[in-house]
Amino acid sequence: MTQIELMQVALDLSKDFKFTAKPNPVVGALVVRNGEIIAQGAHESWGKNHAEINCLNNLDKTLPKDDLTLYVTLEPCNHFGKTPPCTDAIIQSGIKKVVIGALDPNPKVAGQGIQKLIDANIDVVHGVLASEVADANKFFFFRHIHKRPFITIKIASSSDGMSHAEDGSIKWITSSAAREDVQHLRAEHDAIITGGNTVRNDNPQMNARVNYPINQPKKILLSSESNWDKGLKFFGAPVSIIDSRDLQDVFHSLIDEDICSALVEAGPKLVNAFLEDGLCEELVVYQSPDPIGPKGVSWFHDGNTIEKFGFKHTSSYTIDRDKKTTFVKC
Ligand code: AOF
Ligand code: ZN
Repeated sequence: MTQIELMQVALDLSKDFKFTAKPNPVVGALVVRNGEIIAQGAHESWGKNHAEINCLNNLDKTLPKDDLTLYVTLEPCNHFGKTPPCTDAIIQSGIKKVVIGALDPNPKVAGQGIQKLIDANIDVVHGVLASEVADANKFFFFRHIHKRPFITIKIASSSDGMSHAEDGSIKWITSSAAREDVQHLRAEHDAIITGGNTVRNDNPQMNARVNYPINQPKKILLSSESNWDKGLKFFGAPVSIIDSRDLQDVFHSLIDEDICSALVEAGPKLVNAFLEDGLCEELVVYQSPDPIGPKGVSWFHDGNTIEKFGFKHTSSYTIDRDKKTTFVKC
């Protein structure tokens, strides 16, 4: 197998753990001898062994080291996080050649992992399928490059662009199949951000109810109120309440929280604040075929549209009676 084919195997291996590795990146590793894979491993779970360690643990230690190459999709770490540095384990293994996919954008690692290997006389190649590795870790790269989480906004809209009825007379806008789809969107993100009105009026749980293992998103409530009724479903799991209207401030207070991505599920006020501040990268709209009419509250005002906020439509398909459309920042 070629270098690219081998890196593709490591990348495919990593992707199986998308929901349990987050907010860490997905990483896969292989040990190769004469073009043949003889050990493999992945970063399976946040806080647990990194990919290189799982891979080296699967390697027959009696083999001569000279003709072994380690493939790893992300630059090996060189810091003490929840686990010790992978660079030390690689050096101790005696392997003399390492092929890396992408450099780690985490400032605790960036470039230092490679340097440590080079200093130990290991032959290092990097940049093999680097952009594919970055794509597989879109949220992780975004957070470290932009120093803020990747924000996705989800809205459910009536056919006439309304968020809800002013008198609270309509409970659900979209079908249960569309609401089921939202569970997967929640599962992909590291946090869910909402506002006080949504928690008070809708009494949502805001967790990801899916039938596969995931690290549940953290719950973040943007509100100036502090004495919440803890009997509301939202408080069934720990919640961070942030009292600030300045979204940059909010991000600042989240920077140490290990949150690479957040899904905003909120009402028009908070959603418009994110859009006006240019702090949303992706917007997912679930649109019902039914109108709400004059008793409705509009998602957008003053003739504003998603396109006017600088988004372009990328895909749409129907789920039961509703249409799901994804927009990304131009
Ligand atoms: C690797 N191999 O498989 C992964 C890496 O808190 P820790 O110890 O789990 O470290 C997390 C950081 O390590 C993470 O932010 C990223 O920079 C790097 N992830 N590195 O060598 C792996 N998952
Ligand atoms: Zn590591």
